[in-house]
Amino acid sequence: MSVPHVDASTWSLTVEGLVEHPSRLDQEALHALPASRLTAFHECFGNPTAPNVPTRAVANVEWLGVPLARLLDQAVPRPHAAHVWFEGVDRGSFRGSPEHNYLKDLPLDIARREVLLAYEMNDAPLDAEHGFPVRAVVPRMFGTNSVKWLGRIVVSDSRPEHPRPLPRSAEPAGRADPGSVGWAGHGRDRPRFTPCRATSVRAATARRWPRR
Ligand SMILES: Nc1nc2c(c(=O)[nH]1)N[C@H]1C(S)=C(S)[C@@H](COP(=O)(O)O)O[C@H]1N2
Ligand SMILES: [Mo]
Repeated sequence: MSVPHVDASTWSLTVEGLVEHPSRLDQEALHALPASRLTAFHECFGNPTAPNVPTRAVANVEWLGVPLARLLDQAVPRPHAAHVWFEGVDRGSFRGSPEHNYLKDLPLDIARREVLLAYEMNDAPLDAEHGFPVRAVVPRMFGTNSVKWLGRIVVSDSRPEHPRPLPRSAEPAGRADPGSVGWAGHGRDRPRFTPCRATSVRAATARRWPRR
């Protein structure tokens, strides 16, 4: 998948699914909402299909944007709502799956508590590479959850069915997806895959130095 260049004049973000009040916001409407700042590390977990290739990278980033909680409060999730899906406008296919949009999900309570819909990064407008016009930022979790180029937020009673073929050891019932969250315990010594969202920083550049 490559960097989509989103036209801000036609772009919108929808909040839909199991909510009393679905909505569609354009960039102006989003920027008109009260914004919050958040500083958090941002770390790529690496590639789940090549877990032994050290592609990890980490940075500390200051974000500005609208807390997802604000949009959820306006939308009013229905009582059986339990998950939030974040869909990017970028599309592609993975290991021969049909083409689909980049899609990640979080439990509703975590999404409400943690997610910032960020449109500024380090005091500058978010650029195309990092998710213009808006991305989800999920602190304390692998970078993969921080969906860039957001187009849809879907409140649901379930996790998405994912079109990707899965490794047998991954998760039962054709549900979930090795790319959707980090996978802890992968590698030769621990062959069982466990989906895992929260991370502690592992990249050497983020460690306290000298180490105590
Ligand atoms: N829509 C979309 N969001 C995405 C991705 C993507 O391919 N498409 N990649 C994810 C991954 S794996 C990481 S590590 C981070 C990288 O964010 P950065 O480009 O700002 O460093 O974005 C995440 N969000
Ligand atoms: Mo990543």
